[in-house]
Amino acid sequence: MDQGIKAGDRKQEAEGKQLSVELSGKRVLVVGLGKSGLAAAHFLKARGARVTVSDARPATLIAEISEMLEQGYMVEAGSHGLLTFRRQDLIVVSPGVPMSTPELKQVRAMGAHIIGELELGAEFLLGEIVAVTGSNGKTTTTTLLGEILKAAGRPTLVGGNIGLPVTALVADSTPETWSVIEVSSFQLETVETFKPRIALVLNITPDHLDRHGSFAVYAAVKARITEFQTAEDFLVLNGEDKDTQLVAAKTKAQIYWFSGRRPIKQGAFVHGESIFFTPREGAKPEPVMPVAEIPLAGAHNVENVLAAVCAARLAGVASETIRSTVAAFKAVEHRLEFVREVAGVRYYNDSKATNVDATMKAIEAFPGGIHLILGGKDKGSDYTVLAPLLRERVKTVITIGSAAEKIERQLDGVVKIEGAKTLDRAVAFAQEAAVAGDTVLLAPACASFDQFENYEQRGRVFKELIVALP
Ligand code: UMA
Repeated sequence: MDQGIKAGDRKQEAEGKQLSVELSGKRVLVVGLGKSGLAAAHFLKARGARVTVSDARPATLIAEISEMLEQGYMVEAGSHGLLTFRRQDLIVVSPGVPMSTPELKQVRAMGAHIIGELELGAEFLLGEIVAVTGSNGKTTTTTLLGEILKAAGRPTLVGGNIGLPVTALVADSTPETWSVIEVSSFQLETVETFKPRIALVLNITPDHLDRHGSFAVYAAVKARITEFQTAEDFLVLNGEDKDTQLVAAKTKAQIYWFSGRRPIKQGAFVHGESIFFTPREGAKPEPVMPVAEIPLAGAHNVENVLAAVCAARLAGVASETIRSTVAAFKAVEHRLEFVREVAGVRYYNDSKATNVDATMKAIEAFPGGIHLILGGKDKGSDYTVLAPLLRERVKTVITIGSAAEKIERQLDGVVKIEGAKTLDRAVAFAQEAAVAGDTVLLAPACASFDQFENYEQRGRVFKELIVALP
């Protein structure tokens, strides 16, 4: 175990895989021109493919369009055309483009080869892949694991759903590289060989139901992270999350569990005041660190650390390195991020709480006196499950965005609700309602796209409003 996995083991395999994806001269369509699509297009062109890009946004809203035309890309903007989709050897989709898009459905039925940007990038990535999925905690765990591997002296890359597309990592990867990749359900929908050496499923709670249709489909998509793993690979699972446990039935990989509540025969757990890791069944648990040294708020962050401990030990990182890196770790921006205290009121930015479960975890991190800003773009969520926690800990719910009406209807009579519509009005309401000792928490349980570019922009706007408070 102390040796752990040696990066480089995968080298031969990776070289073999590269040969299997011969791109030179191929007609490849990239669907969606956001971060993933742009990175994929440049990646494909650099390898000699004849690249067309198609984006539903009007050309006037795509800043890169003239540059792309100058560089020799064929560009379709404003809508997707079936003819464009039909004449391709390979189609690479951005995560935000659903497979239910009519043009994709039609060409798929005709046998088109369609993969996601993650699949494309991972095919070419050299070294070892550690893939982190889950409904919540992905970004914190991915970032922390990246920090731990760097502290252990490993050449490390961090990317994926966290914001840096996988195709953009490839050029920097070597056979010795460890790539820690945050993986979303959108990306897992279109994998066909993706085989991480270590896969982590942190939790599975309802999210993106508007895209996946049902929780069962969403959970099944999450389980695809292990679909192509073999007995030489590792799967790290949450022992306290029943839907995550179902993933265990679908794997050929070696399973390591983590639990904040009970000792685990193979994996990481909290016992008494400390975190332990048991390297294999029957082995003596090794102490890793005191729980009190974790600098992040909330029980969910203890779980994120436990998952990272498992993966890092499997990668052969010494417990002392894990301990010192965790102890020095700072909360990631927009994840229960403390912004400022004004007149005894503490303001927290959890803009990344884009689903109901994340909002529940954020509320649970505070004992009470919370003024909670909820709302944005609804994703087919059920907000009634928040009711018990709201009654227990929340003084006021302040709603924003297009989901406001649904939230107000579903939580009617549970707590005091103020309809603010916009974030600036919500902050003004919260400041007026809060007294010294209270907490104002942006943990909206919704996507941001109705009023903001993304959750990062929503979080930044919130922080600017708080910083500007007198
Ligand atoms: N588009 C079309 N046709 C469609 C839908 C979209 O052309 O039917 C176009 C849009 O006009 C736009 C582009 O596609 O130009 C956007 O593509 P995208 O939504 O895939 O966004 P990217 O900028 O490529 O960002 C994606 C991820 N976004 C989504 O999954 C929605 C980013 O995750 C990720 O950081 C990035 O790739 C790099 O890997 C963000 C996210 O919200 C953070 N993820 C979801 C989450 O975490 O809950 C899954």
